Amino acid sequence: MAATVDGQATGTDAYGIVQGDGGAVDKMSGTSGNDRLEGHAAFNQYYGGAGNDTFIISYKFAVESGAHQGASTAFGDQYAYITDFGGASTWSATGNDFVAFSGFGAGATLTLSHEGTSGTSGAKLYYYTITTAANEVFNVLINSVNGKALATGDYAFY
Ligand SMILES: [Ca+2]
Repeated sequence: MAATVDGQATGTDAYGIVQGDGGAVDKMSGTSGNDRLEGHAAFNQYYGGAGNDTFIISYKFAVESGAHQGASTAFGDQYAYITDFGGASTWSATGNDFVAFSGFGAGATLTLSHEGTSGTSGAKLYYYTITTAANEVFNVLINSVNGKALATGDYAFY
């Protein structure tokens, strides 16, 4: 099974990344292996599947696409939704996922704003806000399949 973007089979670029195609929505789905997925749209939905997946959330596309800015837990106000984050707050040999926040700049922070009930057994929804040094705020929703919040080692800003 190939990775897909908006339902269409998609290969990787020269860096091994499955790139979204932009617009209003990118819905990306990885393979059973290790995937790197990068959304380009105003709303980006990530499904990594099995493997150790990296979800790349890009400041550049948030700004270019006019993604919602300002803290909110409304689904329609999210910039990114990771539907199956694996291995939060712990290390797992299989399904150890990672979030790469790209281009948000020095001083950007990730803050947990709200916890919600997941539709997946054992999982939990976590609502985060990314705040840049210039006080731009973007919302990210993460469905953590082991029920735990993200911890150091689960994400980094670049
Ligand atoms: Ca995968």
